[in-house]
Amino acid sequence: MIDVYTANTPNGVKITIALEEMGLRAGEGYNLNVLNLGEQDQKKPEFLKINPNGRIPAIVDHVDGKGIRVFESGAILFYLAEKFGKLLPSDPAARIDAIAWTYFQTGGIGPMMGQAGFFKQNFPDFEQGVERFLKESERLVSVLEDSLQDSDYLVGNDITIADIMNFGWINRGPGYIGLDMSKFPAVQAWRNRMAERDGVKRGLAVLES
Ligand SMILES: N[C@@H](CCC(=O)N[C@@H](CS)C(=O)NCC(=O)O)C(=O)O
Repeated sequence: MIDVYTANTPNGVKITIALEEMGLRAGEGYNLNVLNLGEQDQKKPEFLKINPNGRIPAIVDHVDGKGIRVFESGAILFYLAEKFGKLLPSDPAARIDAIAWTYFQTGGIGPMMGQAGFFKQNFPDFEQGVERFLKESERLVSVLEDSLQDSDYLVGNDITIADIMNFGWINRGPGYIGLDMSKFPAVQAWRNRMAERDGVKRGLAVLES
C-alpha cells in the first residue's frame, strides 16, 4: 500500500488523479490521508519527517518492509509513473518532453498563479504585484495554448504525468486569480477533455467529500 498525504488543492489533487488514472483505488491500492492545512497539519513534526518542506502532497510507499518517502508533486508523479509503468511514454523524446512539462508546471504555472492569487486576495491595491504575476500566468497559459494546437494532450495524443501536473492548476487557478480563459480555446478544450476522464473524475471526487 502507498500512504498518500494530501488535500483538496491544485497540487494535492494531482496525486489522487494520477493514482486513479493508473487504476489504483482509495482504500485498496492506496491509503488516503487528508491533511487539514488550516490546522497546520503539514507543519507537524511527524509530517515533516515525510516532507521536510512542510507542504502537501507527499507519499510513503512501503516496499520490502521499508518506507520510501517522496515529496514534491512532480517527483511523486515521476516515481509512480516509473513504479507502475504508466503515464510516461517509453520513447525517449516524448518521455523527456513529459518531464519538461512537469518542471514547467512546478517552476512556472504553480508559483506564478499562486503569487497572483496571494496578491489579489491579500494586497489588491498593490497593482504592480498583482499585474506582474497575473501577466506572467497569462503568458505561461499562452505557452500551453500554442503547444496544444495539434495534439489532444501536452505530449502527443495520450495523457501523461505532464497533463495531470498542469491540469491541477488550470482547472482552478484561472478562477482563483481572475484570468480570462476565453483567449485560450485549446487549453479550455484540453481542460474539458481531462475533466471528462474517469480517473480524473475519481481523483477529484475522493478529495471533495
Ligand atoms: N512545489 C510543491 C508545492 C506544494 C504546495 O505549495 N502545497 C500547498 C498546497 S497546494 C501547501 O501545502 N500549502 C500549505 C503551506 O504552504 O503551509 C509541489 O508541487 O508539491
